[in-house]
This record gives sequence, structure tokens and C-alpha cells, in this order.
Amino acid sequence: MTTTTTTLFPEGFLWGGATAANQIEGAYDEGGKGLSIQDVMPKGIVAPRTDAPTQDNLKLVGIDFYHRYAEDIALFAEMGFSVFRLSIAWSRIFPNGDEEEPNEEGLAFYDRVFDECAKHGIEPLVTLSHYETPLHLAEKYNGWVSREMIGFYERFARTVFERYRGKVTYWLTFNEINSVLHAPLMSGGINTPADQLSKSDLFQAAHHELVASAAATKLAHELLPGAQVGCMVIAMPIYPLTPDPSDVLAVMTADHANLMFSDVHTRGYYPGYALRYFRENGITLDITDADREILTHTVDFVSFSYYMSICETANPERVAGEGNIMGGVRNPTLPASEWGWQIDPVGLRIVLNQFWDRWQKPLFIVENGLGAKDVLVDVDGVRTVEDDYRIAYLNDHLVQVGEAIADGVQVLGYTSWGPIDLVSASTAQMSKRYGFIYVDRNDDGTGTLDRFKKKSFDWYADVIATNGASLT
Ligand code: BGP
Repeated sequence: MTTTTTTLFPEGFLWGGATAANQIEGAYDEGGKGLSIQDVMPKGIVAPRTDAPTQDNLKLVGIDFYHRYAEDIALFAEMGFSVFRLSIAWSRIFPNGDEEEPNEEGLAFYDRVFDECAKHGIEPLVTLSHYETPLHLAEKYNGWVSREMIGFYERFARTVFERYRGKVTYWLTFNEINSVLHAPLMSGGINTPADQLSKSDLFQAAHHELVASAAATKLAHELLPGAQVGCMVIAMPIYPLTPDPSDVLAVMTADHANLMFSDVHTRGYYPGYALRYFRENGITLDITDADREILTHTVDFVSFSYYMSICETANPERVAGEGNIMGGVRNPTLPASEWGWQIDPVGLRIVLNQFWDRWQKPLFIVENGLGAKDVLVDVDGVRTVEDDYRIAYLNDHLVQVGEAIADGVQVLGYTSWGPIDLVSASTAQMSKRYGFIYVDRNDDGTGTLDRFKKKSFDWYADVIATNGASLT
């Protein structure tokens, strides 16, 4: 297969950056907001939750986007963003999650944010649920294990659809919905510790999310003419560790566990391999006829995060497995980030082609980037970060997006993860930085919260201004 040297991004390609409310907003108890699960997860997914918010939780202040959104959106506009991905904190709108009436102050906050975006000609791309289930729903209902969650989520979706009609066109229903199998509390608001959760409860939770996602899609199509609704999954190409067919089969099985979610979202029903898996693993699910009807309301596009690829083998005991949230084993041919995430730009082209071939739905890359330890330096009296490593990472990945587009894949846009430094989801650190904009805040909570442009700021502005032609 040949590759092209010209990257051809279509006209109207959406360029921007992606964030999540719990990682940027802070103001965790302002404006009538209720607690979310993130407010009691000071160490991210690496440690158990606490009983109440604790001082060491960096997310309580975040990067103070709640108060500085206008300044930050202006910086995004300066880079030429045409899209900004953000999430609506569910617990700002329904503080407990199960109220009848929404919190007006929370709704008004996002009005201000969307109006600010509009001022700069930036299209919001809104995630309804990004790892921030209201805490009360986790504690009282055990999160998505409970069928009642569907109704609470539908009420939340209806409320924001009606409120922001005319302001938001692009919606994502659940962030990385396939991660519920690996991080039940963070992803599914499930209070039962992962090691005590039965497979039936876990897949029942996944089923409730899938039904809720389809219900929101149906609702958006009814209420918002022209709305575009996408599912959002972790995309991670899985390679066989060896050419042994048993390794290739292990890859197929691992792929199925991930792809089931987008298969249901795009086809409207469970694929046969999933039904077999349920049958053979003693998983009995409550799937009603009404659920089956709702699931037929499929998404308009498929969006995904892409950070790494991984290997799989039928004989994991033979290798020193260095997995991540999704499991798998290390690829001996690839370098890794400081956090051990293996860097594989070509994998992005592969996954774009696989997804396009499989679903023939437009694709949207809504997360990609390099978490790294940045050092703030003084260059001619200006404080900045010389983040050539980040520029190289993003350049190489975007070149592969260009290759996929040349392969015929329909790609709607690209939002890099964390265009401004934010609190990490997996480790809750500030020092795992992704931004074009440096935020002066440290892992111990000290710092002025001032913003500084990194070298990558001008680089990305150039990529956007030339619609990808400046990539090398
Ligand atoms: C994804 C999440 C994001 C984000 C990103 C980077 O899984 O959707 O919320 O944080 O990964 O991960 P981390 O922050 O752990 O580096």
C-alpha cells in the first residue's frame, strides 16, 4: 500500500481541542452544583474513592475554567479553532441527578460558555456524560447497574437539548462508553468495587447506557432538526503479538469486547458474537422489547479517542504484561510516553480505515495527544514551554489522518485532547500535561493558574490556518 505526501483535509474539516467539565471547571460546589463521583476520586482511577471531597483533589479547583472560560475560549479562537469539545457537568444541571427540576444557575453557565464560543465562530461539541455521574446516583442507585438511570439521563438530555437548541449541533452521548467494562466507577458511576461486581451486573449497566444513548439520539433527532449525534469510544488497534493463529484469535476476541459498543450504536442491535459471549459466560440480561426498539435509533457518526495501540496474545503468561486501562500487552516495536502509553501514529490510520470499513459512518477524532512533563522556561523574557516532543507527536498523528482521508475515509474533524493543560483522568495529576497552553498549577495544588502559550500553540495555529498543509 502506498502513502501520499500531500495531506488532503477536506474543506470544512473541524479543527479544535477537547476537554471535560470535571477536569477543567473547578468550582465544584459553586452555582448550585451537586457533587459528582470525580469530587471523591482524588487519585483518579488508581485509588479507591473517598467518603467526601478532600483537599488533595485537584479537580475541585481544576484549572478554574468556570471563572476563566472567556479568556480560554479567546485563546482557542486565537489558534483558529472551529470546534471546542466540552462536557456539561450533569451535577450542575441536576445536582443529585434524580430531581424533577433543573438548576437554573447551572444551565445559565453553559449559556454563557456557548455564547462565548459563538462570538468567536466556534462550534461546541458537547459530551453529555464524561466520567462525571452525580455522586448521589452512584450511592443511591449504584449508577448504571440500575435501570432507573435511563430515565434520569433522558431527563437531563431533554433539558439541555431544549435549553441549547440553536446553540449546539454536535452531541456525544457518553465519553468512551466501552470503558465501563474496565473502570466501572469512573465510567459507569458504579459504586460496587470492581472486584465484587458480577459480570451480569456489569453488562446490564452497559446495556442501560446503550439504551440511554439511543434514547438521547432519538430525542435529539426529534427535538433538534439538523442535530448530529455521535457515540464515543476508546479506539485502540490491537495487534497479534505473534503470527500464531491463536494470537490472532485472541485479538479478534479482544476487539469484539471494544467494538460491541459501536456495533450496537451503528447497527441498532447486539451482534451475534456478543450474544454468544453472554450465553457462554452465564450473563443473563434484562433486555426488553422496548429496549430493542429504542436501540434501532442509531447514531449519525462515530467518534473516538486515540492514544495508543496494544498487542494481544493467547499466552499472556509468557510476556511481562504492561497493560493500561484496557488491558493487553506491550508492543516490543514501539516507544512509549512517560506514562507508558505506547506511541503509534500509523495505528490511527489503521483504526480510521477499520472503523470506516466496518460502519461506513463519518468519523470524528475527538481525543488524541501526548501527556508529558513540561518545563516552563524564559525565552527572551516570555515564559513558554519548548514542547517539540508534543509537536512531533501531533504532527505524526495528523499526517496519518491525512493518509486515511486519502484512503477514502470520511473524517469530520479532529479535537486534540487537553488544548489547555488540565487534570488527568487516570492519575488526577496536573503534571501530565497535554496543552498548547500551559497552566501554572502543580500536583500539590500550588500555582497562580496563569496561562502561558507553549511553542505548540503557534504550531497548531499554523496547521489550522493551512488546513493541514503545514504538516511535515
Ligand atoms: C481519556 C478520557 C479523558 C482524558 C484522556 C487522557 O480516556 O476521556 O478524560 O483524560 O483519556 O487520559 P489521562 O488524563 O489519564 O492522561
